[in-house]
Amino acid sequence: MAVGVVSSSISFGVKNVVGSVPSSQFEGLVLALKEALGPSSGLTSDDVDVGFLTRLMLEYDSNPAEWSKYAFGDASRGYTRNLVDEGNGKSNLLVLVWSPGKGSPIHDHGNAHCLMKILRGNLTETRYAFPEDDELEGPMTVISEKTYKEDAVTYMADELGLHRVSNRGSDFAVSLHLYTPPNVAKEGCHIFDEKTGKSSRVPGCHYYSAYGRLLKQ
Ligand code: CSS
Ligand code: FE2
Repeated sequence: MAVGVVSSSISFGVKNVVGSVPSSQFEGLVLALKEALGPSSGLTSDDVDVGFLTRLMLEYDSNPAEWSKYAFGDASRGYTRNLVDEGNGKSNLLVLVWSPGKGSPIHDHGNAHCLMKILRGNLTETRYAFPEDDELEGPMTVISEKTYKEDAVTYMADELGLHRVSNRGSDFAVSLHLYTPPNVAKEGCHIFDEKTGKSSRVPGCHYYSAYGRLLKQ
């Protein structure tokens, strides 16, 4: 089920530097993020200008008519991961659709930059300290909790700890996530038990749809 309004085909994008004409402001943002990350050689996250990527994401005003073709919701899951773009192999750009009252496990980000922009609804991010000693089991320490509204952008990385993202609202929420480099897509991530701090490796990450098409589940 796609949430939000069905995508329109109205073209009002401006011509971007590489000459392709984006069909909407959202597609313009996708191209701008890809361009900012550069060509396909030299995959590294060291030279990524997080400030610039954040500004690009902030400048976009969420319009469901533009992104709803990627937003497949599934109330039987905590959230769905919908692939939008792979940014010349340097990133993973996903639309995540969060079921009401549900959320993600506590997880790390595979040594990658993670930028999240809210496209619809509110999302609550709870940050946890990285468990210090794998031998000592105990409840994980909450560092911060913040709720983000539509069009807000936030940054996460392993240096800042671990987090869980939850939709405490009563309707689907939608967010846009940029991961660069695409380490989690390639190697998976770790999830953590809030009560014990124990981690387990999640080998792959699953897409619910790719490029606006539902994938076989
Ligand atoms: N990292 C999670 C979403 S919260 S950033 C994921 O990609 O599934
Ligand atoms: Fe995350």
